[in-house]
Amino acid sequence: SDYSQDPPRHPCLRINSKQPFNAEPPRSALINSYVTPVDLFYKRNHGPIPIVDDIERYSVTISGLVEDPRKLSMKDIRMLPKYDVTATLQCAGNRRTAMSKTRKVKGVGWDVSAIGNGYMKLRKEGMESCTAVWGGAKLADVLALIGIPKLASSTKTGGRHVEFVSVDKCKEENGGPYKASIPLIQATNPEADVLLAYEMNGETLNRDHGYPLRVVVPGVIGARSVKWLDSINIIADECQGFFMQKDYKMFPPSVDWDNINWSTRRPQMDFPVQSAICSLEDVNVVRPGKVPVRGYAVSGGGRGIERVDVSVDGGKTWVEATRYQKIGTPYISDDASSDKWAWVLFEATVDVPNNTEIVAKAVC
Ligand code: MTE
Ligand code: MO
Repeated sequence: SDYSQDPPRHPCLRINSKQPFNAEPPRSALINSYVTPVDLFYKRNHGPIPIVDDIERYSVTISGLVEDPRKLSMKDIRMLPKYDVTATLQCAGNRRTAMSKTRKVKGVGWDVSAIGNGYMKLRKEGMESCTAVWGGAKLADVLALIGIPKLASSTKTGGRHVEFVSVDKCKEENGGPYKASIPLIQATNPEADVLLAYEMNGETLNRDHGYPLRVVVPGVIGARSVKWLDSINIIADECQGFFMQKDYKMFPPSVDWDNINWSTRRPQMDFPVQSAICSLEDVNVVRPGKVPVRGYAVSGGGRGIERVDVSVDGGKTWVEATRYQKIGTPYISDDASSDKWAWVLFEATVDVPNNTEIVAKAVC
């Protein structure tokens, strides 16, 4: 099958689906490092991993509502200033498995690791979230090459959104490519740090994560960070693809699969604030007494984390957690803006009584 060419993966990953390959690290692995190692980073795919092996011939086509459509080679993209952005990527499906305890949800199940510093995820329950240092060109610089100025909210030809189309094919698009879009104003804002990334944690991006080039939209659900980029279209209205219009939207409890009206909601973009305890599994039982509680907290849109609190009495009283970069090392940031897209790892030692639940809460 098409999946026979998929790359080898780390044996510690917990597989939620084999074909397409969807897997997350054990939650304890997440809090061992501020930047998630590439092989432990969650993998979220909708089809087989495409093979792009002729890098000399690889190019990204930029067209649509532009005056000067162009094809850019990897060389053209590498000529632009390179930026390293530490960002947590998180799937909108992160923690979907736990959500199903409240109400049955559709989609691949995830614990709390569909997140990585570098990457993020969020809607169903799982842990599709991890942090990485993404290296690449700023999309704002790439668009300037074809004559779209910085901080433009529309082009002269009526473009207001930037669509990313990939090389991979998926069944949700009836065998067509995976795609998504973001507003032009975000794409052309250098401060939004949207990257066309060719490096992850200082190494060439690997096949699972989008080789040779992927989009990274910091602070936004992972679904918009299109991997294996093939083309960029400047369009008038947001992308009409499946993952923009028929998935990754938020509905109130009154809406069910039989009365859903997708067009009443906007596609999910920034992810909300949240925290997860990773030093214990949900089912773990601890002996009463002093217990160190560790985890991650993250917020979308570059809002950062103001505080993380932990409670052992159902939320009546709270202990403020400290943040760390490595276990045992306090977190010191000399430039608050440099890590505004990344998660915070927290730790609090609490005095656990008999018969209680430990909960964490992040404030942004
Ligand atoms: N891009 C393409 N081309 N195909 C995909 O299936 N999945 C998206 C996004 N980009 C996807 C994609 C989703 S839902 C997420 S959460 C992230 O990629 C996952 O990125 P990762 O596998 O590098 O962690
Ligand atoms: Mo996702």
